[in-house]
Amino acid sequence: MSKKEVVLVVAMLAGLNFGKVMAQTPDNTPRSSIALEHGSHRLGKRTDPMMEKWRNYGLGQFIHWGVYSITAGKWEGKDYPGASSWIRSWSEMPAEDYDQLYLQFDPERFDPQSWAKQAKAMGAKYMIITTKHHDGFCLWPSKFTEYDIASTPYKKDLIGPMVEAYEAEGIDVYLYFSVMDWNHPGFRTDLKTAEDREAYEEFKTFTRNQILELLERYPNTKGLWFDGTWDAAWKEQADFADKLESEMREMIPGIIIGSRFRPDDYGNRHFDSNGDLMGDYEQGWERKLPEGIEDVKGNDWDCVMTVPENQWGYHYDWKGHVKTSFELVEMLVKSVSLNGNFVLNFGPDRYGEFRNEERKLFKEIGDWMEINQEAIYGCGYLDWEKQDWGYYTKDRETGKIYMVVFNMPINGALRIKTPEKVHLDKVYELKSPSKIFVPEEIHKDEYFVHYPVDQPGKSPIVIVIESSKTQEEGKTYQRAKT
Ligand code: LM5
Repeated sequence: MSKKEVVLVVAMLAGLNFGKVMAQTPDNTPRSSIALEHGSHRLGKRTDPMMEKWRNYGLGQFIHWGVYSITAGKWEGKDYPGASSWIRSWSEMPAEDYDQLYLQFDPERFDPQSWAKQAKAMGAKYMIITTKHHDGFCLWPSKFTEYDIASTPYKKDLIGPMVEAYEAEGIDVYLYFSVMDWNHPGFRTDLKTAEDREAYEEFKTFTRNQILELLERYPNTKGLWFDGTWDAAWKEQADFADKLESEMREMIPGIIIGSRFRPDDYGNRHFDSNGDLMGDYEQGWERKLPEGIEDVKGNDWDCVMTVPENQWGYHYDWKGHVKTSFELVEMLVKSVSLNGNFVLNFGPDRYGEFRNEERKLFKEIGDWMEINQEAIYGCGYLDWEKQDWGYYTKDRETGKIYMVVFNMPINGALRIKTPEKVHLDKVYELKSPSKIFVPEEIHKDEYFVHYPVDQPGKSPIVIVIESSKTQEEGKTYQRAKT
């Protein structure tokens, strides 16, 4: 390249950067970015105690409950093909009929203490409850609408007793809130006319009032899980949503709000126009999991998962594949191994009871957690080469490594490939620590742990590795011999 060409290229690059400002990335390498008033307000993870606690939950419980548990996926004998909580949007069901269902809502068998005990027995460290779903029905008595629990035959608040009961079991409570509200007259998906804009202003005021009302009523709320923020109308509300999020953060210091709440100046959601995460964690993993660590881009995240394919609220008949506890535990472990939380959804029926399939899962997941919880709580990613037998997790505090084995090889030989200069000090089964394994070194940094296949453990089994880093390779060899 001639000098002239070099000058030209440099000038072109400078030109490309025109109008951009320099920002700092978490690792302090400079990067260019476009100026945003309502973009990400923080680069990198939050490191305060409330967020540390969130990061270490591992397992959460989601509950979808509302008047859709009455229709339960069926209207006048016809099955609605979608998620039961979306039935109001179905052409076969008149919205006027749906909007009368609350007059029958009387969950007389609602027992928040037993709900909380079940969640605790499963091993959930936090729970997220639908205070208001897309239909607009409020499970708390709201000052700002009549379409709430106070107007039902049941009358009493449902959220307060849940917060109290779960807190009493040591489970943190998070509030789900759908911004999209099919019941509010001012709600719009698009703002096409001046009339739309006027109506939407009313809706924004109402939304703000309700969110602040919730935080005022339930000051122990640890965070908010927003939903229904995908419409064009909301995507124009960067300024309003940013201010409202600040208000929430002022009301409850340390409150945790995911990436689904506010759009940026250009209407981008989750990640702003520079690709930086907005909010405290990525809230985009709904009914799907990241494949590998690259997919989570160094951010905190949660995965919310249904037991059947796509049912959140109660449905009278789960169709299609219903996940087993084995599959769900695998999803939980995979989430933790990729630095995320796994939140499993439950949909109680109109009376406030959990279906048998769900009760079975509380028990089966709980039984597994009772023995193996150490591999979940406080654990995250380990950068060792992934093996086909399952997933590694690593305790962020103790540094202990867990091999969670979902595919036990027929000969019981579990391969481990360590980074250089890592020594396997002690390897044993979590449920019986006296069962010590002596890894067979088959190549440099490559081992087999031989699991006794004639004494099968109840799968998925967990093997603990206590390891240390050695200074020189010679030392590794020396220590391996002893
Ligand atoms: C699906 C996949 C990624 C983002 C959003 C969606 C659509 N989500 C929903 O309709 C609502 N979210 C669930 C937690 C549930 O409340 C469902 O109604």
